[in-house]
Amino acid sequence: MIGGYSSFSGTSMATPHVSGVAGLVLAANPGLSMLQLREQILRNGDPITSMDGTTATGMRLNAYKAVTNAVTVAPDRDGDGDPDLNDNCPYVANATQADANADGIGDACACGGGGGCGGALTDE
Ligand SMILES: [Ca+2]
Ligand SMILES: [Ca+2]
Ligand SMILES: [Ca+2]
Repeated sequence: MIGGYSSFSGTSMATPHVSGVAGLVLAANPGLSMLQLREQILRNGDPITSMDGTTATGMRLNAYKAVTNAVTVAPDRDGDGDPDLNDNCPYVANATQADANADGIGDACACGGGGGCGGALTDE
């Protein structure tokens, strides 16, 4: 094939495109967890009726939508479901946000008084 286009389909053709979009989405919002990244890509596709049942989502990958919508997602670097802004321990997954001494630093990353030294933040 010289100077033309060919059409290929299938998982082996889709994978490099999805990986490429994943890279673009992460560049737009580096704080996204793997789960958020996956959701961004899966949620921002274009629904295509003929793809119903043939792909996981019935959608066609849409790089533009995935990237532009990614910047509005609150980063959650440890992927525990609490966005960094509300996370009292943003680098350690601690979905409960337990904070025994109520100083705003979660037990999961507190070095003093219970809990390990899991993150850059120190307690007390
Ligand atoms: Ca978090
Ligand atoms: Ca956390
Ligand atoms: Ca604490």
